[in-house]
Amino acid sequence: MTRRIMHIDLDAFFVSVEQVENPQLKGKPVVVGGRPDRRGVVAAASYEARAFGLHAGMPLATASRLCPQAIFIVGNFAKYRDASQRFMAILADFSPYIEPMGLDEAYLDVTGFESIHGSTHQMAQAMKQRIKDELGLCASVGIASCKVVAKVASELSKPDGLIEVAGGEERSFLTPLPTAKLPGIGKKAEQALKGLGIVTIGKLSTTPLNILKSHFGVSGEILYRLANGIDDRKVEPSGAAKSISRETTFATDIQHRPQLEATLRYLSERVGGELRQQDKQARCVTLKLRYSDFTTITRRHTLGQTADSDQIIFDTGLKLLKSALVREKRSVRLIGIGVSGLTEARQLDMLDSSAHRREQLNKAIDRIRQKYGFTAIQTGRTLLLRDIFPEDDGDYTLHTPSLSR
Ligand code: TTP
Ligand code: MG
Repeated sequence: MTRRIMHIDLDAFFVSVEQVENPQLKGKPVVVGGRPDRRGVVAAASYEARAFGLHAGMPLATASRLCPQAIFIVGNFAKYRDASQRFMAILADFSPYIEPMGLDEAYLDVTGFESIHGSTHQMAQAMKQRIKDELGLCASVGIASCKVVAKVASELSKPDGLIEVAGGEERSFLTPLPTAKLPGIGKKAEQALKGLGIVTIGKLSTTPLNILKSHFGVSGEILYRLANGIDDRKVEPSGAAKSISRETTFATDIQHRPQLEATLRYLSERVGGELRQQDKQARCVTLKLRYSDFTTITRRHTLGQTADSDQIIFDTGLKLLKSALVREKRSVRLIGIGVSGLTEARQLDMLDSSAHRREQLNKAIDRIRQKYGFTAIQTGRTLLLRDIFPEDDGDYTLHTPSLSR
């Protein structure tokens, strides 16, 4: 089966996060990086600012000279890190094979997952829409059979773009582009190639390998392969998941509290099971609700001590749910629970026998469920789900089972 790889990169990331918080900044030349009278460089520039020649890495003083009307913002990294985590969590809902490349960029191997959405194109559109709805940000997406072509495609599609390169079209897609569009070719390499009369990727792809090797050493071969759209690098999920979440959309919007709580209990147990499966402990619990009018909220609680038990995840989620629903008139369309801030399982504190008992109980339940299915053991609350969701092969069939990790 040919691979389908997506490269997703947020547009003008730091600036866009600032614009979500302060919509008056939208449509204006905005720079994040610091005040123009300070030393330092541009970290991010809005596309309106780029029209004046501003770009990342440019000294702030130069930026201010080229575009005196630009609005300069110091920036707040914690805010961008938070947005980044939420961005990655959305991507992880589409495929578990995710390789973050930075705060605002990731590769996704979506081979085989596209059928859920109709096609890779529709999958990318759904992804972009969720990023827009939930984060207010624009993402650009490239889809191809390998990483390098997917990356070039997403760059080329910016801003708010989507380019899919069909299998077999990799070379013809790359051919007309300037060499600088290939990842890894900076100003120096671009000039060196120009000196050899190589300006386009097409020309690079037909330059004899020995000529490239004699000028660029081992990198010559890499250049040659990339220019020909040959790239078998895998999407490598960077070790373990950063968060684990489960969510479900109800067949009809729900206001009935016991049903919401039962579903939350079920999802908490699924998250807890996965957490223990990975031998992890979690620091944060996040509740997600989407109301009937599609407004989506998330509420997070940081635990005093890391935990991996269903009960703690559920109790925390339930508190968040109760406080979110105070005076809430809208019914609930989707509910989800997740854990983050994952660490390796801590050595049990043997003095705490209740924690020890809870751990033994959780492990026993996990073992039975692995063998006989989730519904083999029911806690009081999830029994209610029997009347709501059809049971199938030892599990409840949720309306939209989540792919999130
Ligand atoms: P990029 O994705 O390279 O840039 P961008 O998201 O601002 O714009 P584009 O639409 O072209 O993708 O980098 C992501 C963020 O990383 C960027 O918003 C700010 C930060 N960054 C720096 O702090 N310094 C830098 O030199 C670069 C390139 C980025
Ligand atoms: Mg970006």
